[in-house]
Amino acid sequence: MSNTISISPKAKANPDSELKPAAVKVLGACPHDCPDTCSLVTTVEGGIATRVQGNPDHPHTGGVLCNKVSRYTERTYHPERLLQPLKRSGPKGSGQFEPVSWEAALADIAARLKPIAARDPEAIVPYSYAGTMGQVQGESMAGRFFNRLGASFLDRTICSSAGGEALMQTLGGKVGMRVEFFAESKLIIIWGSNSIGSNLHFWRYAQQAKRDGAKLICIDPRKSETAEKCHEHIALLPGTDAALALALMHELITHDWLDHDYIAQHTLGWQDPDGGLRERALQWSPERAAAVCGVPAEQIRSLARDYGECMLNKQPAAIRLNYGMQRVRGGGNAARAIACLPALTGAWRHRAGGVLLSSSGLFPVDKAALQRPDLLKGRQPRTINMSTIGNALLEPASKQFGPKIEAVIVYNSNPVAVAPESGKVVQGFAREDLFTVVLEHFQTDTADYADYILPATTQLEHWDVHGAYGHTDVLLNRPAIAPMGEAKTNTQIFRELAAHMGFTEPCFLESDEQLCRATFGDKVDFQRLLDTGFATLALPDAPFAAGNFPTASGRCEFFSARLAAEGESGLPDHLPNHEAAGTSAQFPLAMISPPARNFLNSTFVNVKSLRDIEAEPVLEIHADDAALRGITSGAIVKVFNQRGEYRVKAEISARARPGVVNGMGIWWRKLGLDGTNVNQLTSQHLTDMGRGPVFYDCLVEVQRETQAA
Ligand SMILES: Nc1nc2c(c(=O)[nH]1)N[C@H]1C(S)=C(S)[C@@H](COP(=O)(O)OP(=O)(O)OC[C@H]3O[C@@H](n4cnc5c(=O)[nH]c(N)nc54)[C@H](O)[C@@H]3O)O[C@H]1N2
Ligand SMILES: Nc1nc2c(c(=O)[nH]1)N[C@H]1C(S)=C(S)[C@@H](COP(=O)(O)OP(=O)(O)OC[C@H]3O[C@@H](n4cnc5c(=O)[nH]c(N)nc54)[C@H](O)[C@@H]3O)O[C@H]1N2
Ligand SMILES: [Mo]
Repeated sequence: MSNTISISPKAKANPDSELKPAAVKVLGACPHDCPDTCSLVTTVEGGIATRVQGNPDHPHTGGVLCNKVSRYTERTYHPERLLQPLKRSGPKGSGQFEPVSWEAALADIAARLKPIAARDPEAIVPYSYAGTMGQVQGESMAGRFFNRLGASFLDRTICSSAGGEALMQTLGGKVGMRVEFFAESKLIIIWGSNSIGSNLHFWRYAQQAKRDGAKLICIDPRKSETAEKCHEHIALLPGTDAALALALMHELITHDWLDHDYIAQHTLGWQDPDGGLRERALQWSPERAAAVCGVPAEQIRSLARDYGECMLNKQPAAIRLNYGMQRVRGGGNAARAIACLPALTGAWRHRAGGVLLSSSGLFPVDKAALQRPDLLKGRQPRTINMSTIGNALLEPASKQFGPKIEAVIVYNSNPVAVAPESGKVVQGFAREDLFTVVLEHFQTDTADYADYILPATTQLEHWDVHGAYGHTDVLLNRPAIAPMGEAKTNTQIFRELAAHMGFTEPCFLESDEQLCRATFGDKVDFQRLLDTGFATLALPDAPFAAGNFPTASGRCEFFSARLAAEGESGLPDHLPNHEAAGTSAQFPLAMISPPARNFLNSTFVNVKSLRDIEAEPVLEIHADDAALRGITSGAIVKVFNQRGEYRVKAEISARARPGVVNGMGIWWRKLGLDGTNVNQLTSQHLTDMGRGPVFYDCLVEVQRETQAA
């Protein structure tokens, strides 16, 4: 394969050379799936990007980047970057490919898709997520293509849909505190998040608050990098957050740490004739919750006291909720229970009080302008849930399911590594009768199963525009360098594929810059984006100080009529995990699989300098659980359950609590120890709301394979 690049950035941009070209700085946006969405400054010398730095002029970025993205040039100029289209030359999944021309690849792909579309376009499925969070390289031209085709819809649930639906049913949308005001909070509860690893620029605000005397409390089964830097750590069992939140309410009620006026005016469902949230919470004494959560009752009382005293002293208490806690069966209910807390104490009255899970609902993205649902011409294709892609690929045609899936087009995602129950996912992608096209930067685990791999541009090579889910700024990304090799933008690939399919609508001719402008229309000053790279949304400081929640009732809905109509109780409750700790003698350990700090989902695993830091796949295990199994630190262990097994290096670690092991993710399967990763063990069960995956609701057993070297 001739896809190594011939230009070494160092050789071309020799700092000592008299011919040194003038350096140009280009403003961009970090494309990665992370709440921080940083503003980037790329230094370009002679057409080569030599450095990527955080923009010092962008307040949230503050000139600081995470370790991963500061290596962006290493990823862009990686010797294994895909630089030309590839066609499968060996058996499915063998990873053997030969280069082909774009023309040949696109003509053949269209020739394969046309007869399927003629029989039933729903047999074609897009599979994409947030490899780039860009609105343009995400679902714009791709959305148009699949709408025009009439392909199956994809339910994009793999990350945040349980928590997102919970917010929707409680606050009325993915809305909350503005992140910068955490700097003024007096109590910050970091709930289900390893901020230092996954939300570094929030952590900077939390540090500012800490210096000003704020107390920081972390709620997480794992003693993460963040937990160890907080004043307190509550290491509850996975999937027990709703029980903890209800016990907090119990304490707020019994001590009367309540803002009765706020509750009366701005909430729904506190005291109802047939039972409200108050009555439900009173069933959750700290002792009852302590038994469920596996933490001391005193710790729950103390947390409630801290939260309640903030209210008494009129000090702002803030909750940084994050998606870690909703990857379990009851994740939606738990997020709902937590989202109710600031309304009970009236924390919303202060701009530094309240809760923030996601700010993405605040961005006025014109999805219809980007994806053009009118191209569906009234069709309503079926929906495939990306979190159960393993089952979907193996499902035969039926009246209920619809046609068997015959073709999958993957972009911005690596499902073979990241989707749950990989055994099934691999079996699905390995189907000889499945036609698979993968748009990628690298030959990932998923690309190994492709019939065609199409080389895509990276963020340094294309235009895009970004909202965020952890702050409230819009960012523009300008291309810093020309596309590498024969790589094309996602948009261009779908434009050309549309032409090969015979789609003649003028919307397939729009340029990326036009798409950038259409994303927010006149809601955002595009000239400002061009000038400075970012623009802050005009929003109130304390959005719910006087209620005005974007719910149907305008109130914070403890009781959700919509959930009640769907057969739920309508009030948040604790739902035990599908696979709750202590319920199986065969698989006695609960496993969570949070991200390793130097990877971003499965992105960056192939960047050597970052992989070298993580070294190899690790399972953190508590000393007691290790001793029971004769496991020593550094030993290779087999982790297994009814769905499969994988091998990792055991690390006896205070980061793991008794009864819970941490299988750090998400390794590329082929770069792991035995060609699998942690998702070999996770299940395709779904969350209570939002049809999301339950990565952290998984029982396993661990067995020693070798002694430590
Ligand atoms: N470095 C890095 N940054 C990332 C990512 C990455 O892979 N690497 N991923 C990005 C993505 S896609 C997302 S969605 C965000 C996610 O951002 P967060 O939701 O903040 O996710 P994590 O940092 O993964 O934190 C999850 C934490 O939840 C804990 N946890 C697991 N189960 C439970 C539980 O039942 N209850 C509670 N309370 N805690 C639990 C885990 O131990 C872990 O520390 O981060 C983004 N940022
Ligand atoms: N066990 C376990 N599994 C998990 C999680 C966990 O915590 N534990 N986390 C889950 C979460 S929160 C998420 S969000 C998902 C994430 O899953 P994915 O969204 O699949 O994320 P990545 O693994 O980062 O893969 C993104 C891919 O997109 C490619 N890409 C990036 N930019 C572009 C582009 O412009 N064009 C094209 N064509 N490709 C591009 C990258 O090279 C990369 O291979 O994983 C989930 N899986
Ligand atoms: Mo995610």
